[in-house]
Amino acid sequence: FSRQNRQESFEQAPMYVAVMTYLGYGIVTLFGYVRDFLRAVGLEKCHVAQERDEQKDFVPLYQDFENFYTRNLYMRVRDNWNRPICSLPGPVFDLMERVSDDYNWTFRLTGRTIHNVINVGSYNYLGFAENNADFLKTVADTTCQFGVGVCSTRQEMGNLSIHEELEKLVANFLGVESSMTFGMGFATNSMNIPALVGKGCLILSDELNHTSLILGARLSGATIRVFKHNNMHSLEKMLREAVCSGQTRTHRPWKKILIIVEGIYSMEGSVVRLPEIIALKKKYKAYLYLDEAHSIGAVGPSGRGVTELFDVDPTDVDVMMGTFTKSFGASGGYIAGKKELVDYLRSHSHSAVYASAMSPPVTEQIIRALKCLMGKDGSTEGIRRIRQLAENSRYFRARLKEMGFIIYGSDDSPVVPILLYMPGKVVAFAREMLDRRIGVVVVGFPATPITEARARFCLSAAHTRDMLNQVLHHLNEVGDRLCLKFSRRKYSSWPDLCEETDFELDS
Ligand SMILES: Cc1ncc(COP(=O)(O)O)c(C=O)c1O
Ligand SMILES: *[C@@H]1O[C@H](CO)[C@@H](O)[C@H](O)[C@H]1NC(C)=O
Ligand SMILES: CC(=O)N[C@H]1CO[C@H](CO)[C@@H](O)[C@@H]1O
Ligand SMILES: CC(=O)N[C@H]1CO[C@H](CO)[C@@H](O)[C@@H]1O
Repeated sequence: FSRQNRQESFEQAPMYVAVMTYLGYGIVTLFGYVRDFLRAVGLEKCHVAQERDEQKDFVPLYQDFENFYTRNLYMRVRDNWNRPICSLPGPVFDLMERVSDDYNWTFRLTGRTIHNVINVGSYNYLGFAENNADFLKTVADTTCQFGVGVCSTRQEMGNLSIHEELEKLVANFLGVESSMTFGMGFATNSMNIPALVGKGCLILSDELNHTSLILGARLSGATIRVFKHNNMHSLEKMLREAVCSGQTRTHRPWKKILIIVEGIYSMEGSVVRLPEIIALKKKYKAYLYLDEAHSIGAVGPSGRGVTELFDVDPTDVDVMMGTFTKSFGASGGYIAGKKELVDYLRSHSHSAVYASAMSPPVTEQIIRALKCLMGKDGSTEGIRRIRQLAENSRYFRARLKEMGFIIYGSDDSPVVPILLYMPGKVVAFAREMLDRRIGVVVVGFPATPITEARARFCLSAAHTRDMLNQVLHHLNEVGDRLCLKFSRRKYSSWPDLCEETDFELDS
């Protein structure tokens, strides 16, 4: 049972932090109103798209209130997002320097490059985003043999032997009967959910669902109810309600009930409480859709995702979904499960029937990564990477806790959010870290609740201990300088960190 109750922390911010955060947003919002007023009377130049003069009395097409945030808050600090890179997104990368002459409304590249920035922002969990010619030999060969595009759907003429090979490998890796792959991860969710549920069905979705799941759910036409993040009481209450009272007006029973969850949540770093969800879904006879975009390859003793992490039977999950964009350093997604499910989707899913088949080099890259993870390439490199990632995650998280940062999520998760809260600190943090040649991702509203802006670190098996120590050293200094160490918990000493033996025990 202890395995099911992994440590997952969501420490609350001290009161003064919450107050200061609201105050900060309050002040910039006030300034925003003043500047919108100045723009309206023509004292300040307005850079955003505007309605033409002859349409002035129309309902505004561009300048509505929803833009307020972008126009007045985001634009001022926009230099911290969408930074262009000009190298492989490996453990270190190169950034293109840019400057703004008009207060960040537009940017100009200076032509200079900022070299050797440590990359703690890419989803390169297993380090497969690599450009070593020896590693990519099979990918190059495949490209020479099949070309880059297939110019047709799988149903028509785009069905290659390597597609078949990949689907067999994926099913084998996950321990299920069958699988099918798609050229785009986002479309795997948004196009397959409508093929599975429709009107008269009920979707129960975690509140922190990804946009692709939200779009899929909306397109399906099913009724959507949202339960609290990873909260089993909330889920059970809704399931019971749904089974007892049926559809909203007619009270007929729901045709299907589909629970949609993610393996690892990309903004919180939390791991789904899978065993409990499976118990609930069995009790109430609902179906389970599990999106493993961030967990496949990244957790579990042999990288098989959350089912392996919790040691549950993969066949208990009705629809296993995942993407190849993260751990595999490629692109695309898969759906896996029972043969009937996959065969049904092959002929009913829009992304199977109408979308072009996966590009051959991408297919080969995934095959290469999967073979490496499964040891089919005759080396132990795959398992070494999986262990390295687990070790890096534990080490990094433990050190951050010890320094006094508030971090979210499970100890196993390679996604590590550090809470920054105040808008000013978010910006100062990102700029200061880049000055120290560390590329971080900071996220705020609307991707997070307005009071919980954060920096989100993604660890990789390609990070060496030396790189992590460098990042930690700078984090420590920046944390002190910007007063970011909000945690009131005491971690006296980090318990004997994941040296080999500890890791073995835990797996
Ligand atoms: C949970 C989840 N599902 C699906 C996707 C979409 O995958 P892709 O980026 O491969 O289109 C993402 C991507 O960020 C994701 O985080
Ligand atoms: C692709 O080809 C294989 C044989 O190589 C066949 O078994 C499979 O059904 C085909 N798939 C599709 C979607 O046509
Ligand atoms: C309002 C404004 O100019 N904000 C920032 C735009 O970006 C530069 C860095 O490129 C900052 O220094 C500015 O403060
Ligand atoms: C389809 C779905 O689950 N949508 C919900 C996802 O989460 C957001 C934010 O909590 C809700 O507003 C959506 O309704």
